[in-house]
Amino acid sequence: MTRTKTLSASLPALDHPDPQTLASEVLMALKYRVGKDTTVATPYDWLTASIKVVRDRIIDHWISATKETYEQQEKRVYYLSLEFLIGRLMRDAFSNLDIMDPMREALASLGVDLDEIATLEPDAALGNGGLGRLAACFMESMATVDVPAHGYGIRYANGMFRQEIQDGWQVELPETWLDHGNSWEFERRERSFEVGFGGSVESVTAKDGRLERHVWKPLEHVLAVAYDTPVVGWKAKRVNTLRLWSGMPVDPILLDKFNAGDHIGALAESNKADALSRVLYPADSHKAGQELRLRQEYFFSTASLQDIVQRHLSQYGELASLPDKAAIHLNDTHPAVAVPELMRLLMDVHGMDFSQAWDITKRTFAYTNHTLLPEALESWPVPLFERLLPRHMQIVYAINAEVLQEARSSNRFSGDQIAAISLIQENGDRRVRMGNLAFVGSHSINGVSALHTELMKQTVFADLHRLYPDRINNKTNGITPRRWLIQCNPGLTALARQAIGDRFLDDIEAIKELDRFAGDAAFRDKFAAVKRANKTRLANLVADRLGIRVDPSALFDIQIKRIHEYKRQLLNILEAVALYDQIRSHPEKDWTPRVKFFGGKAAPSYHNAKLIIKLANDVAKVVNGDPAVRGLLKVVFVPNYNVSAAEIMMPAADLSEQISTAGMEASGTGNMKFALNGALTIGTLDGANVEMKEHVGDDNIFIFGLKADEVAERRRGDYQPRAIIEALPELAQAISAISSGVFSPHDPDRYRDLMNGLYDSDWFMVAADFDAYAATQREVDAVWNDRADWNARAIRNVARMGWFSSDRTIRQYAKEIWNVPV
Ligand code: GL9
Repeated sequence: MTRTKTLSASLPALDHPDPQTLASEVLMALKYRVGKDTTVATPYDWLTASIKVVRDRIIDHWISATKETYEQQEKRVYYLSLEFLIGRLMRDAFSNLDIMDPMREALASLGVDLDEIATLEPDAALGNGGLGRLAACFMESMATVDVPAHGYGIRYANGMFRQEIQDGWQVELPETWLDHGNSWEFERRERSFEVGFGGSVESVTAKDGRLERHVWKPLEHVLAVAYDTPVVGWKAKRVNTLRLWSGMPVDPILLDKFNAGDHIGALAESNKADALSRVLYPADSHKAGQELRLRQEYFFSTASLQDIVQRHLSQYGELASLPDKAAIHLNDTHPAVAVPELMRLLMDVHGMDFSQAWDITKRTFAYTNHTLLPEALESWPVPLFERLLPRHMQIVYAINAEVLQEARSSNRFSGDQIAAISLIQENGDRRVRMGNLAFVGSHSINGVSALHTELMKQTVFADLHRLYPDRINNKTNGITPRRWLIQCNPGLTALARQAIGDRFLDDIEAIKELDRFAGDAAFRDKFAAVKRANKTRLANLVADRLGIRVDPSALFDIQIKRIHEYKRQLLNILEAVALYDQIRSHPEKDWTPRVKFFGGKAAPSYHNAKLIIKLANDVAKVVNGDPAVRGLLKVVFVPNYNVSAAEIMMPAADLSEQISTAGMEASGTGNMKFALNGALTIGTLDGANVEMKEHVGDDNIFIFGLKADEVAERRRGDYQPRAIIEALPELAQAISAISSGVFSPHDPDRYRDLMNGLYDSDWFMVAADFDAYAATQREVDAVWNDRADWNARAIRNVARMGWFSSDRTIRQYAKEIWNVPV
């Protein structure tokens, strides 16, 4: 049963320091923590001092929250994720502690500009995209809704690569976010655990001759060292911990080798350990599959589990109660090896038998699936898995035997269905299926939008769902309104506070009170002025950094997200090319001025995605340079899209592009950020767009295109993109222009294969949806030209997006999966 939370009396109240107090704290930090005085302090030094000041204030809350959780014997949530896409933390911390204004004043009194030093803080980009950003939003929401939680991940020395655009092509450069140190984290050398790889498994028979224990004797050993970052929620109600592991050698230098002259061999261990936490795999929903990746997965899973087990044992003295006091969440399959690892710890180290260990494991773990794309479903070759983790391989086989026995004895499954349930894929090379492993080892498996959860039941997990029908459930994603409204859009926040008061700051669903202002002309004007200011800021940035001039009064149409064929940036570019052609052919028409912004990174190994980036840049060059267009259409590719860029672009959008092939985007979260900041969405009925439509209402969103079942049907039938293209002159013309080198005159064949792909197979149904998309864009133009109507719809979007807060999502996880009070 879920208890209701009583307000924690022992937590310190939020104090409201005046600027003078903060200024003297900054000066103290500058002197005693940074070791500088004001005459020699660099902007970085001021940044460090400011972070130390806010971190000190957070620590008081952190220590009391940790203590309280311990004393009250509260259940803890452990969120295991290979990615945390955090971004910058300082502004968020100021905002959540409610010291933004006094801090700004304090710094100003010292001659320091808060905004200027804030931009020096590096983005902690320990994630690829939506999945990692969701983990970061969840951490903030768990602190806000007062769930005792630890995030566990890897402290990558190199996070997401920095993207440069050179001659239109993506170039990947290492991002060294730790160059100036990390003022937020605490290194915990004392909190380190041994991690083994390889070796062999020995069986030991106990004295009574019966009980057999397995002992894994790894060949390699490294240490995982903890680095802790406090995560502060709204008004510092609770501060949780993000614990990231870094690899360290057991023996940093092998002196005997060194002394024998083998200087490289002496450091081999050190290099191996270092490699584990060196780089984030930038592969996103795309094949990774290298051995180092499996090593990373095991490295952080075992370190986290050893930590969790040790904490539980030291508090409760036994492990049978683990499921009552710990909920371990697997963010995608990346930590799925934690399932056999917990089994190993319970059986081999703590002496439980299989069935007790299995019961505890299933009651402790829950798993979220984030994608249905077959290429993104992890599986590892059995020989590799066996070589790196021989004991885990045995345990996987034992679990598999148990599960298959359950399936067979129910007499409800055919041979093919049993094969689909198996943890081992038998056709082709034998592989361990991490999705199936995570599924059978968890009591809850959730999807991230209503549609995605339904499709999970019908497709990837159909047979497992039949075997365990109570496990799959839906938890539609959300975003934290602190970062994605209050912090990134102070103009809109101030306007909303004037109109409806402050209640929405504590409870974002109260923002629905803005709804009635959609009909208020004076309010609409103020709303438009805020949007205009946000657009001007983006326009200035684009002018400064890229030398492209865009008019803030044009419609800002933005598609920012990873570059992937299923997200269909290509559909958007084709429509831009078709529009370009129309503007040139019909200069007399009153075209609606539009700027199409693109931003996003491509996996370095993903050829077509990189080509799409080049195409966007090639099209931009031609269109922006063509005087016949008279600035009516501009195309801008914004390099190095990341969290900080999103914070500027989301508030500046009029139109949000969410145009994935239906059935392929599990949820999306950018879609939510745009709408909360007053953009209208043009989108397909995919992922969470479906639920956004229900919340904002049909009139306040532009929906077009095939639905998920129609896409599936066409793929089963004979879909003929060539016939469709030939019947649509605008599309045919755009494709042929691109294909024949109009945008790549020096390399006319550059896009031939990409365009031929549309004619020949078009898996992502670009041709099938083009006409509906283009027609809907003209509808967008029409509504835009009635600005009062547009603004009313935009205001309704803001007012009706409260439900998409990650606070709501986390409350649902807490009640329905973790069984912790909220
Ligand atoms: C993703 C889905 O593709 C998104 O639709 C979803 O919103 C997020 C969060 O649930 O998860 N799954 C996935 O592998 N990625 C997602 O964004 N990819 C990246 O994070 C790069």
